Amino acid sequence: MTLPKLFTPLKAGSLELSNRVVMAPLTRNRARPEDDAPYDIHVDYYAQRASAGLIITEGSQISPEGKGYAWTPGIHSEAQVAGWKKVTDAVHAKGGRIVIQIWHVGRVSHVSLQPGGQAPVAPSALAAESRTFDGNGFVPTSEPRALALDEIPRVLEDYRQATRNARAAGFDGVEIHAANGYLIDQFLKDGANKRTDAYGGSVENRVRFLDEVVAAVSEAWEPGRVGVRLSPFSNANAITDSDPMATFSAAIDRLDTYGLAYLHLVEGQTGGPRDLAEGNSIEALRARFSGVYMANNGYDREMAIEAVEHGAADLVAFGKPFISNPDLVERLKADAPLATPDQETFYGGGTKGYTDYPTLAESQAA
Ligand code: 8OZ
Repeated sequence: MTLPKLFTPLKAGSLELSNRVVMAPLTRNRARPEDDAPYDIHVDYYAQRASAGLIITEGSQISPEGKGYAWTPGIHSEAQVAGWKKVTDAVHAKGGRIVIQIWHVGRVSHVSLQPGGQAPVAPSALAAESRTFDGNGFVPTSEPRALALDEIPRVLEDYRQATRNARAAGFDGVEIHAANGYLIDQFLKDGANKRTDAYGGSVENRVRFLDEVVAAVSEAWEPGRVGVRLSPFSNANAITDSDPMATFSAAIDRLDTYGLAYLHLVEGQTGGPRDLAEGNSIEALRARFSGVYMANNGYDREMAIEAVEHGAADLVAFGKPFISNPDLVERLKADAPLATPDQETFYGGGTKGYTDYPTLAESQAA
């Protein structure tokens, strides 16, 4: 039997990947509480998963203001860069490739997580009506304040600096988190963006912030090392858009001008159903992008092999299966059974449910 294309190499922009199985970005809330830096458990966790064609790290805040949950890592301080450097060295030593997902949560935050207990920032002063984790439990997201027009260059500079930091930390590239109801998605979708300046109103204006973030990041690093994740039809964090096909057609047309490493779409509801409302189409959006396409959301072995074999996707990102199967690529290749992840240990804690999932060979030896 010939090897399915899913297990064959691919060049994504400047990234040379050994196979097309990607570890999706997964928030695990295990950063060092005192400085939001990754530490030794992160080194083990990511190194264990180095056989992925590409690892995308958990979302990592570009600035203290960009933080929305307790114990998520950052990429804005020296300690964080030093912690991530150990992670990238360990992944590279095992022949893996790793990009960092750079993240600003916008309004999906709580005053207790913000510098000086300030209100979180957003395109408009509209609460997310979502929840976040403050270190003790789940709390309603706080009412944000609208970013002033003259503050936007400072936020763009935070993205630029986070990208420089990612280079210094030895990453192969960055993924811009523009999905799931966080800051960039808040600018894109008209349920969250009520601005009346150049960043709100028309589709063209709502796409402007995403476009400027991509331009800023591409100044700090070659665009062939930059990926972008969008979730056009997802209502994650209670976000809505009145016409996602129009919004995301325009967004993807802009993204297609940069020569990016890849476009990554969450197909359907984040971590939920893949069904789309009448008139919405992932295929139609994907067709607007001429570069590498990474598909995500609820893929199993058969769906992934099929999607790559027939060109519906170039790369497939797996989330939860990578939590409980560090050797996911080997298991998929062998059509071996997959271990089920324990939801109780998804967020927070230490090595339990993090670095203690055995490989198939280890579990058979035990
Ligand atoms: C789960 C829990 C907290 C954050 C996302 C970064 O949805 C997240 C996230 C997921 O993109």
